Amino acid sequence: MITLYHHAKSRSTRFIFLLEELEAPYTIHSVTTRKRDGSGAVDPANPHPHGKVPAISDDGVVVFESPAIALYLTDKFPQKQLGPLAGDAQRGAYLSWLAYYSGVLEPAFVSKFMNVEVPRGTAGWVAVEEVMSAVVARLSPGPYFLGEKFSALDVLYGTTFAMFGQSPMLPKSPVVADYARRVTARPAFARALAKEGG
Ligand SMILES: N[C@@H](CCC(=O)N[C@@H](CS)C(=O)NCC(=O)O)C(=O)O
Repeated sequence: MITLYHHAKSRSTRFIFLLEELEAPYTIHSVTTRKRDGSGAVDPANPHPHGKVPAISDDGVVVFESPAIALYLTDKFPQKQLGPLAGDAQRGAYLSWLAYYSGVLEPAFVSKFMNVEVPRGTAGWVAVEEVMSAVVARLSPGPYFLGEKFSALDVLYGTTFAMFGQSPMLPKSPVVADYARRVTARPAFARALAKEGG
């Protein structure tokens, strides 16, 4: 049985979304986390090394960091076809955009929100304008990150754009706005919101 370590209105909500899409058996273990204002505390039950969410435990096998959890779950439930498996021609794109999510996109967003210039050549990521133009190019054929097939990439990227897409700090794109709407219109997303608590 999979246990999702979760905190309401956080990055772990989208894993309720993914688990719902996968129709996987799971339980939600709500944990406390540290907040920006200094309140909150790491929950000793949470296996993430920094007490962050999400993390999962699958009969004692711990997985943390969103792209790793997405990959673990889509590999574990291959019948749902929410992530191309090894040997599939789309596997390379799947792994690349999973890694890009936390290695490039999130740091680019944070750099922008903190008004930090991204040093060309030394940082492992690029400015948010470059990220969004790569994302728009990827999404333009539509409807999803891997083309016709919805995947766990869309759970990560679609929910992120639904949350931050309207920020004045980010370049606007109707392609991204439509994509975010398409992803969050899925019934599994509504079920996740109903289950996330808080
Ligand atoms: N790189 C992690 C980020 C996880 C993360 O920062 N989660 C936030 C909630 S959205 C958190 O747990 N914050 C509490 C803390 O930083 O101690 C991932 O993508 O899974």
